[in-house]
Amino acid sequence: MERSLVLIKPDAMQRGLAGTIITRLEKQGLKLIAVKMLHLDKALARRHYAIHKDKPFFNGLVDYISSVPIVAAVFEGEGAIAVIRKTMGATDPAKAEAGTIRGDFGLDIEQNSVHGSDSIETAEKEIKLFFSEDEIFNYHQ
Ligand code: IDP
Ligand code: MG
Repeated sequence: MERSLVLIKPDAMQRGLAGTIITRLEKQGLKLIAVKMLHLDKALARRHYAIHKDKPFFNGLVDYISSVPIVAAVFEGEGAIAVIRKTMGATDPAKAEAGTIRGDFGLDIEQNSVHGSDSIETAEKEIKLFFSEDEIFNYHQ
């Protein structure tokens, strides 16, 4: 079954939106199979966003994502990656449709409330960065 890493980003944590965002993903029929709260250090932030290391916004993004404790989760389901990307909305909240997480809650193109993996390969790598195998669960609903 397909899996995706989800991060509830600092802007959402600071506004008490973690539960709301998890609920929106659960309502899509996705199953929560791992969850933890952690304060990213700069090294993990840099590894998670390594693909953007040459972008002008990289240092700001690393500072932002490591600014306050966040919630990391793994969701599982058929087509989970695409379902989550659609539920999140466009990267820039100004361009995200109403009813999407970023459209409803995102503050700007950096502080856009939520992260979701963008491919199966990325998801596998990202999940390994945040979770060990024994922190990921398998159960029947
Ligand atoms: P995604 O999160 O929708 O996959 P990416 O292009 O992979 O978007 O960018 C990763 C994250 O970097 C975004 O979610 C956002 O927090 C931040 N970001 C993207 N573009 C910009 C920008 O132009 N300025 C500042 N931050 C950005
Ligand atoms: Mg991305």
